Amino acid sequence: MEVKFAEFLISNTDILKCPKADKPEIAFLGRSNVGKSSLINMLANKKDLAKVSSTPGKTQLINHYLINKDMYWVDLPGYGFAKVSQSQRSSWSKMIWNYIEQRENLETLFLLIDSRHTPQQKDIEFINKLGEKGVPFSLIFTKADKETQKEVSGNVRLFKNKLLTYWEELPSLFVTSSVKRLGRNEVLRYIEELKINAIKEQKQKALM
Ligand SMILES: Nc1nc2c(ncn2[C@@H]2O[C@H](COP(=O)(O)OP(=O)(O)OP(=O)(O)O)[C@@H](O)[C@H]2O)c(=O)[nH]1
Ligand SMILES: [Mg+2]
Repeated sequence: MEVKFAEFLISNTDILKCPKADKPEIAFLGRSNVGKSSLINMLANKKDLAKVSSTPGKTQLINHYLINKDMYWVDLPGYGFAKVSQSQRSSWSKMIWNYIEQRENLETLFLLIDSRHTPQQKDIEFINKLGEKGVPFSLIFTKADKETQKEVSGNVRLFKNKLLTYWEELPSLFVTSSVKRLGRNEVLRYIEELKINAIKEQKQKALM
């Protein structure tokens, strides 16, 4: 898949105000500063589509983007950012979980993990909650340019092993760098497959 059209649509805190759920949707989620907005820009090939900042906590709302006019991509606020107040954190968390559990056209979540670190408890907890609720997700390891390939693959292996202590199967998994544009083709190919399957399912439902 190549992204030929990418446009910001709307930001809000309320799932009822999101665009009509009439197209397949994917969402990008993960700890603050992990590189969600940067990844969206890299995939969409548009530098300033999503707002990026070196200060964690930049994205604070549910942001919808229309991609190739036939799907939505969503940039979400990060979790696990210590510097915001407890009440702010809990309202983000409520907003994110409402979105995840209620958005009917959400095909999959891309959960971003910083490839520089060994497995972080916050990420594992979040994944376990997704698994318990049966939410489909894939993992994207980010910032692979910041460490050697050996260190990155070591952290990925540790992460997989940690997940296998809880789950029998591993989700799809990608390694990316928004700076080096690494992993772009693989992630876009996967998104294209998701979209094709979602559209097929929609057509089948319409026939029933
Ligand atoms: N070296 C490197 N830096 C990156 C990469 N991706 C993001 N960054 C940097 O990491 C910082 C955070 O990036 P964002 O894309 O804003 O992260 P985010 O996950 O959207 O953060 P919040 O919106 O605050 O939750 C910025 O300074 C980016 O330039 C990457 O692949 N490589
Ligand atoms: Mg962001």
